[in-house]
Amino acid sequence: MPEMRFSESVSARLDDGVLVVVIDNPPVDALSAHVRSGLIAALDHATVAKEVTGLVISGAGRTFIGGADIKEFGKPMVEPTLPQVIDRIESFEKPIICAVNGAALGGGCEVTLACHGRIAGETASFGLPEVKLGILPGAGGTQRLPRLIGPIAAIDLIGTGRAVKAGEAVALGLADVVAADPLAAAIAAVREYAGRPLRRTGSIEIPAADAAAVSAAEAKVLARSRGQMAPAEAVRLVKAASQLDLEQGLAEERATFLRLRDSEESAALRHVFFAERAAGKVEKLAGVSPRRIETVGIVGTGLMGSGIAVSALTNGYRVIALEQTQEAAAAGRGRIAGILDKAVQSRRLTTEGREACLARLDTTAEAKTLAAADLVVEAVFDDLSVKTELFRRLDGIVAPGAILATNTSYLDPDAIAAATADPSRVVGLHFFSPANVMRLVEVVDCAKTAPDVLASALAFVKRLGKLPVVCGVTEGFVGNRIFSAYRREAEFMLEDGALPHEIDAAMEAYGFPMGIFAVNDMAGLEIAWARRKRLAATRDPAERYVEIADRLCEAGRLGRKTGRGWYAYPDGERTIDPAVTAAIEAARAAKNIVPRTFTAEEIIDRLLKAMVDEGAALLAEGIAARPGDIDLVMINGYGFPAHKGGPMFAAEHNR
Ligand code: T1G
Repeated sequence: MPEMRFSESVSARLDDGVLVVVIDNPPVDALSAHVRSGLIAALDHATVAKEVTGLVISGAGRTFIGGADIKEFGKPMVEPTLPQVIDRIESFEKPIICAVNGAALGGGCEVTLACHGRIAGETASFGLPEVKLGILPGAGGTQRLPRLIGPIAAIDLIGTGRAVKAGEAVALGLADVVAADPLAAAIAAVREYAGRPLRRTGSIEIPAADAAAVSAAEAKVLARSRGQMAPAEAVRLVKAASQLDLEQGLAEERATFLRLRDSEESAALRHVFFAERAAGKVEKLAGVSPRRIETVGIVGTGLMGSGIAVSALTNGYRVIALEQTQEAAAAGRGRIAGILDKAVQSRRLTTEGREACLARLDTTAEAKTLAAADLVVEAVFDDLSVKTELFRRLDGIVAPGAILATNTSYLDPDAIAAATADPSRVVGLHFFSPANVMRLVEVVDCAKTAPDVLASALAFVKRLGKLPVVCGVTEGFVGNRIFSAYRREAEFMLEDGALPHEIDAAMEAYGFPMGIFAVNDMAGLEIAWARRKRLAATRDPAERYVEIADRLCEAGRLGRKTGRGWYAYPDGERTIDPAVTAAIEAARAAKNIVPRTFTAEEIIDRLLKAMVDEGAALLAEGIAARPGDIDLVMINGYGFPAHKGGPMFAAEHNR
């Protein structure tokens, strides 16, 4: 049967009466205008063609449908709109079954909800990730999903934007069945439908749900969303679905969707989406192939090393972890196993997965075992002589093509590379702690790093499921340099009249999970103190320097682990400590500063300006390639609220 073509991206073939429609719109089969018009044309054809008994909709490539075309946002709407297409599918007179061959996200998931049956392939996933873009499902998702899976599960999925795999989708009632060959199963399902009434999701009565359970699901979503509008609106609409008829619910959803689509929050989150896709692309690496990495050596199995090991193991690498003694190696193995156990408990890993990880792990005190590694990541104590000595030794052990990576956060990786005979194989991989959880990795392109070494480091980080951001060599790289800059600004404000809890409250209201002083207390004040002492000799005496943190450290207030820092922690609760207030007042008096009050807005403006000025300097120095890279570092490493787009974006948009 010849192929029928309905638009540049939608074609079909007739399989014994079943019109099998395929959407082929690379890279992710997004619902661009020609996909929507193609689907309508296919339905028009199926309406008049007597030989067509029903339809199957599927996607070409790895995705089913990746959602609305994000590149069309902010442009005038082109008909047919997605709600029009979806309404036509649901009310169609002949059966339509979707063969979900891959990710069905956003509008793609909404297409599946409107079909009369849903067959999931083994690699299918379903999700309504719109809140991650600052919007909500705009083509019926908030109204149809609760009809199919109940309001509680719908609040969870739509409110968090989390996607579910085929098995969970079937358990929830979001898919009918998992099939090895979803296309064949969908064609068979259309034939089975012959003569039977169609299941239209919009006509299903929403299953009743326990009010307390609904409130609990709602509270969970709201607690995560920290001042973001979209999740709250999404929950409101899912709840409204139980009260309104379909038509009213859809109208309310569409109005809210259009309002959110034009919001600052959505603009910011779209910026983050595209910044993430751009981050992995480095111009000078076009055409450069990464080296093959299968076995990863890790030196040091402390908090950082064991986190990196877990991340590598759970993503399929073989790991050789080196410690100084047999006892330390055994303890390291215990730490790694402990993290894997927790992953099993929280169902992020199966028991078999854990066993497979441990089977790929070798812990040793014999440095020469690292000869088998394609990449060695060092995660030892951040001291230059320790690291240079280690790199000198590693250089003599590993194979000539193997890559050496340092996880230093403040030292000069070029100095570490200089200890090797071949510095072109050295790169920086600055992980954030805990490394098995935090997505961000600063990939440091050192003075002599070879292009294929940099490309390999990027590929490695991506395979870990993490977000690589490339930067050049500077003290503290991108993140810690900006962090130092705004910490300095926060301390200036202390001297000028603000108190730690006022600054933290302003940051938390802005959307940071924790203010800077609370963060310092959690991380411990001693590392920054040691660094200030190291820099004291070379500090310009004319430069403004705030001594309050030094006074706290001298008094043994090193943060939470000592029970006190910028705050006191009786019973573990963060509380204002009059002793800290007194220390701040004494520092002001010593400099004859008359304190004044700060509004929350002024606090944020000053912190933002400090971040943006430092960011601009990093761009000017060529340390960071793009403002978006800086935004990603601050969002993923330092708690900057994603829905504000990162400091560079926020400043440009006057927030
Ligand atoms: N629109 C346009 N381009 C998209 C896109 C989309 N929806 N999704 C991805 N791309 C581009 C991306 O920019 C990149 O381009 C390339 O595809 C590969 O992406 C009405 C309003 C589908 C799981 O939020 O989660 O539907 O950089 O590197 O790792 O209710 O992309 O190569 O030029 O991420 O294989 C909801 C977002 C839209 C899905 C594939 N949909 N995408 O992951 O590839 S809103 C989403 C993803 C909506 C309706 C509403 C992932 C993916 P370039 P990639 P991947």
